[in-house]
Amino acid sequence: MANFFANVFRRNKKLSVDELIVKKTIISFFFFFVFIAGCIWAWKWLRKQPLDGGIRGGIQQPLRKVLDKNEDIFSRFFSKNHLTKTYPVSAAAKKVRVNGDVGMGDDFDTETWELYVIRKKGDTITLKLDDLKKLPKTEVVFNFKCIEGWSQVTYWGGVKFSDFIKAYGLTEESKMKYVALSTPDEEYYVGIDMPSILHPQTILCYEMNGKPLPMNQGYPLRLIIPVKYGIKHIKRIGTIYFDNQRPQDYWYERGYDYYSGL
Ligand SMILES: Nc1nc2c(c(=O)[nH]1)N[C@H]1C(S)=C(S)[C@@H](COP(=O)(O)O)O[C@H]1N2
Ligand SMILES: [Mo]
Repeated sequence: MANFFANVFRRNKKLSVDELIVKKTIISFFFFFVFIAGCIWAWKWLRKQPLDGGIRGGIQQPLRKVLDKNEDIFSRFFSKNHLTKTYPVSAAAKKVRVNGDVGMGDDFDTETWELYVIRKKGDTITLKLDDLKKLPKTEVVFNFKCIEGWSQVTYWGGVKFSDFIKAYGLTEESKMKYVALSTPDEEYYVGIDMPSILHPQTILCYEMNGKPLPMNQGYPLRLIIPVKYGIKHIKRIGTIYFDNQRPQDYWYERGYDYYSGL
């Protein structure tokens, strides 16, 4: 038997068809095992790599590098002239899915809610919902996409973030790289790159299906940012500030892509 196997690998030997099959099979198995061993080694290596930080340790640095590369590629293609596909109001869901309730505790007082906009210099603008309602209203009907794999055509109304910037003279702030938004209790927080938040379809949203936002959909104010996945559409905004450093981001800290662009 051993002789037979040795025979098929003898040099300059003319092989019969059967012997050729045996030879090719042996070679295939050899490379198959090398491949599997390589995969196991790569997996073990990856597990041993240092984490990238974040409150639960984050993800392995090589994985983070892949996400950062994705972000780099996606942001190059980003353009404010490229609009997300919109739909007629009639196509919007009447029963809108609710997902995620971090920072949406019951102890929230809608009566005393105010929006804090922290300016660069350290002074804060305090706004009521009526202040925002006075600004021009923008509506958008688009396919809302969650990273969990579902999507739904939904209908929102509010003030375009770029209009809000203009109305409150936040031009200097809008030259910074990021905007940070968080819930009043600071349990949920997102960081958004400036080009995406200034995109013409991004709104500070106070209406859904033509009515005030329902409580679990983020009353009184949420972000609707069609160029991003659902994780960035923060509900119940309490504070907004501007920064050149990447602000902390709830799902980024849990291993997701910071940019989360569509
Ligand atoms: N405050 C807060 N905002 C949030 C979340 C959350 O857990 N807390 N979840 C996000 C996620 S993952 C999604 S998909 C959308 C869902 O919005 P909806 O409940 O209006 O469908 O809200 C986003 N905004
Ligand atoms: Mo989501």
